[in-house]
Parts: sequence; structure tokens; C-alpha cells
Amino acid sequence: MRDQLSLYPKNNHSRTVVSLDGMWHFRFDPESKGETEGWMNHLDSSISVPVPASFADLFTDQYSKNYCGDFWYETDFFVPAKEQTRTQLRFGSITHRGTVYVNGMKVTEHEGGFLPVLCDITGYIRAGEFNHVAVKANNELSESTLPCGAVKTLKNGTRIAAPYFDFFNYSGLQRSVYLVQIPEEHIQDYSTVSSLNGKDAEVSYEVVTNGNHEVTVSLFDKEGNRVAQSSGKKGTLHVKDAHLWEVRNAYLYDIKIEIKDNGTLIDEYCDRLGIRTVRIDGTKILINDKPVYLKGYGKHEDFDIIGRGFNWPLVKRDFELMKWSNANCFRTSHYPYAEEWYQFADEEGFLIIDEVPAVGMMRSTHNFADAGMGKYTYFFETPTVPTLLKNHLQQVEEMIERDKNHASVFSYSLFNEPETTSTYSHDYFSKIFEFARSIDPQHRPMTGAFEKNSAPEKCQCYMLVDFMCLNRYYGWYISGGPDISDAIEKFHDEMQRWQAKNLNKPFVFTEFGTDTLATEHKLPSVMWAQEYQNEYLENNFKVFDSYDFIQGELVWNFADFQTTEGIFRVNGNKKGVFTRERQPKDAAFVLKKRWENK
Ligand code: CKX
Repeated sequence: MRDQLSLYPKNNHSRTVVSLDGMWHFRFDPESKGETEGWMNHLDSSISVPVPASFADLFTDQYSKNYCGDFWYETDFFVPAKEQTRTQLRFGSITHRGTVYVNGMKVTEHEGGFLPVLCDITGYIRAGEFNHVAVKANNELSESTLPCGAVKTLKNGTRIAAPYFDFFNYSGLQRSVYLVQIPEEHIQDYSTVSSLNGKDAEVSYEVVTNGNHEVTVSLFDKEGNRVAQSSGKKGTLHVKDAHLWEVRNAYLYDIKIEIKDNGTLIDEYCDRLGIRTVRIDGTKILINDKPVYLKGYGKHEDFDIIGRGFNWPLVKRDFELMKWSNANCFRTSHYPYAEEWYQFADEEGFLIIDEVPAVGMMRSTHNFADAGMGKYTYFFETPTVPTLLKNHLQQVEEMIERDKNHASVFSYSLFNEPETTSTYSHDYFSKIFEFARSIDPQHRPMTGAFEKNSAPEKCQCYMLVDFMCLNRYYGWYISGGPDISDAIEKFHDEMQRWQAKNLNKPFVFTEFGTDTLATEHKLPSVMWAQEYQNEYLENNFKVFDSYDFIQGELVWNFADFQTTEGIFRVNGNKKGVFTRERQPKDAAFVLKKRWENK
């Protein structure tokens, strides 16, 4: 058990949390000489950069924007002197990997850029004084990292990222950093599982602590009344006349976990808790035993200047736009987002398909083109696969550990658009699915997003998922523009081939969309104009509405986003329903109208 990884830092009677966000010192290390030159003690010739933020778009020069390799951050922080305390540093993420040093001493190393890094620094600090933290980070991609890609060396020796995926390789300290002080004996983790019994509910829980003092767990309603209580590290809370967490109508209780010694508080942890169940029944997705049709978006953490840096106003604006358009769901394509997104989704009653950063598992820097063309982009039969599998399993474990208590998270997506047509891919993903199922206390439905090459006759992995997620672009990558009527026929043809397989599972479209410039209008429509995006959507809806096993539509993408440069992208991917500045294209009104009554 990694201590506290899943517990978001909270201030209370027993815990102190101090934000270390702000300006940090920063330096690129293209020759990877920082360690031998002692940069963990002090960063000479550093510049200031903000945390949280991606570093790429802060600068005005190409080299810094596209920098690929090692880079360092450092700052000083004050540690209050406290008795019987463990002191930790918690990074929301270090992208894509990092080594943390405190007062010059190495504390921890972490692989993977989208999940928290927790360091127990108790033995490394001087209490009651200023201390020093340095992070050596690295943003290189390879075929054994998640996400997958490569590093390309230009003739002048400069190294740049060559992602096998369609989003900019933003990196840095992109999420908040906290100094956390908790008691020696403390709550390390907890999990809950809800079940319904008529009007009542039972919430069974399990608390992990590192001591033996008594644990009590209480549940409070919105008015602050205690509605259930239990003691022991494992138990059940019986909730009479339970208020359920419903889709777009969230009710959240407060759960309070305490460790006490003869009535004296040792540690406490409070969280929000939504009571809801999730189940797949044939072709239906059931929340609280009621069918739900998923309406919404594939998103990105992406915004001007801050890149993938966490930003509360952006979260607020995105939820306002999603609510305005009558959406009820989004996929955290293509990586776990900052935890605050899930907290807000819990509050707002949104469903989340939570995705691990398993993207780019196809040897192609143009996956958007190769994905639909039937080209065999072999991947799972190479010597790097064992390391990739190890990283993939680790990130599935950390994601589920972190997100397991969110009512909003109703499913985990364990891949996006990998090669799935070989027996090697089947063997690989069988291990991933088996492991994920074994660790999720709520036994949520597991899925993954399949691209066009994963056709009904060729795909070797569809049997692993609880519901099918298809990314399809009939009318964009396939038969676009004047050929759109062919596209729709081809789309029906594929759906009929899936139907013939009688899978008896729900199908959800997790991607469909067209690149659309907010400046372009044309009649009759042409590809890239707003009229074409609308026509494409209306045509896709006719297909979706023809099959009752289709149980959701998450359009690609919520907003325009930054990608690697190239002739396929006009300063980024423009499939947004909203612009990167979060203003509506005409398609937003089409979706709003459709989803009002869907
Ligand atoms: N799917 C045919 C993965 C996303 C891309 C999207 C696109 C592709 C399409 C694959 O990350 O952005 O090309 O727009």
C-alpha cells in the first residue's frame, strides 16, 4: 500500500496542508548533467516559472517550447515544527517522470505523468526551518512509456518529442504541490461500496490505518445531521431513506473517518460521498438501476499559455458549458485529470469514463490517419512490451487507487485506440483487464476505446470490455465532404456487422467529429466549415438512433486543443465543439438541442 496516495490533501483538526504553488526556479538540462553537478542542492542560472503550469507555452522561442529531455524545478519551503508528525510533499503529478530531492537528498522516483507523487520527507527535513526541494523531471517518450512515442534528434542535435498520439507533449509540474503534515498514526486510505435496499442504502467501507487505535466512521447529510455511524476498520453504514447521487442531480453526504484514543482525536479525514450503484444489464448502462444514455464529450486538459496546467476557473467554465449543452458525461481522454475535475463532477452529477494514459499503442505518428486505413501497425510483439506492461499495470493501479471513491467515476477506460488485431494484443490486454477488475472495490464496468482498424471481424480485444467504446469518423477520415452519403452507408455496414455478433453489450461512441474552423462558413458546406460539422453530426445521429444497443455519444472534442505541428493540424486539432477560448461553434447549439430531449 502506497501511503496516502489516494487521499487528497485536506486541512482539519489533525492535518495541516500548505500549498507550495507559485513561482519556482527552473532550468533545462539537455546534457543530463544536473545530478553530477549537484543541481539537487542549488540550481544556478535558473529562471522563474509558475507552478502549476506546463512550461511549453510560457516561452517565446521554439527550443524551449519543444524541449525534450531532463529539466529541473526547485523552491524553498518552511516546515512548521510539530510533535509526532509525518511530513509529506505531494505533487499532483510530475510529467512524465521525476526524482524528488529534499535538502539535497534523494527521496523518491516516480514514473508516469498524470498521477500523484507522494514523498514522506520526515527524515529529510529540518522542522521549524526553511527546507529545499528540487525535482529532476523528464518528458521523453518511448514505446515502453505511457503515453507512447519516440524522441527524434534533429540534425543540429536538438531532441524533440515524436508522440504516437494527437496532443501536445505538455510537461512540467502541471498540478498543485502541497506540504502535508499528518499524525504519526494516521488514516492511509479508505474505500466505500454502496448498495440499495428499497428506499434505504448500505455503504460498506474499509479503512486502512498504520495503527491499532479505534476507528469510527460517520455519515452526515447536507444539513449536517449524523445519519449513520459504525466503528472498526471494516463495517457498514445503514442509511435510512437514502438520498441518491443521481446523474445531473447529485446529492453528496459527508463521510468522516476518525481514529481516537479513549475519546481523544488522533487523526480525522472527511470527504464527500455520493450513494449510487453502477451496473450493466444487457445493452443498458444502469445508474441506481435506471438506464442512462451518455451525452457529452471527450476532453483534454488544455488551455492557452498554461497548457495542461491545472486552473480552477477553466474547470468552472467547462462545467458551465457542459451543463448548458445538456451533457451528462465526459471521458478524461487520454489520461487521468487533476483530482479537482472529479471532485467537481461529483458535485455536478456528471459521469466520468476515467482513462489511463495508454494512448499511442500503435507505431505511428499519424495514428489519426493510420487508425482507419487498415494498415497493420504492429506493436505488442516487440522486446519493450514487458516494461510497457509493467508501467501500464502500475498506472492502472494508481488511477483506481486515487479515483475509486468518486461517485462520478462510473467506468475505467484502460486504453485508447491501440493495435488490437493480433493475438499479442489480446494477451497483453487480458492481463490489464484482469488486474483492473481485481483491484476496483466497486467492480465498475471496464472499457477501452477502439479505433476503426478494430473491426468486428479483426478485433481480438472486444470480448475483454463490459461495454464497447468506438471512435469512428465516417464522414471525416473516411468518405468526407461530397462523399458523406457513402460514409453513412459504410457506417451502417459496420454497425450491422457488430449487431450480427450479438454481443449483448452497450455501445458508446467515445469519438466522432470533424475539424472545424470557427472562422469558416460555406453553403453548400465544405469540410472545415461550421455547416459541415453540423451536417456530419446530424448524419451520425441518424446512425446512432438506428440501433438500440447504442447507449451514448461523446463527441470529439469538447474544445479545440494543441497538438504537435504538421500538415494535418492547423495550429492544433480543431474538432472542438467550443473554441480553445471556450466559445461555442454552431455545433454547440445542435448538440444542446438534441441532448435536451435525449
Ligand atoms: N482519435 C482515427 C484519438 C484522438 C485524436 C483523434 C483525431 C483520433 C482519431 C483516430 O486523440 O485527436 O484524429 O482527431
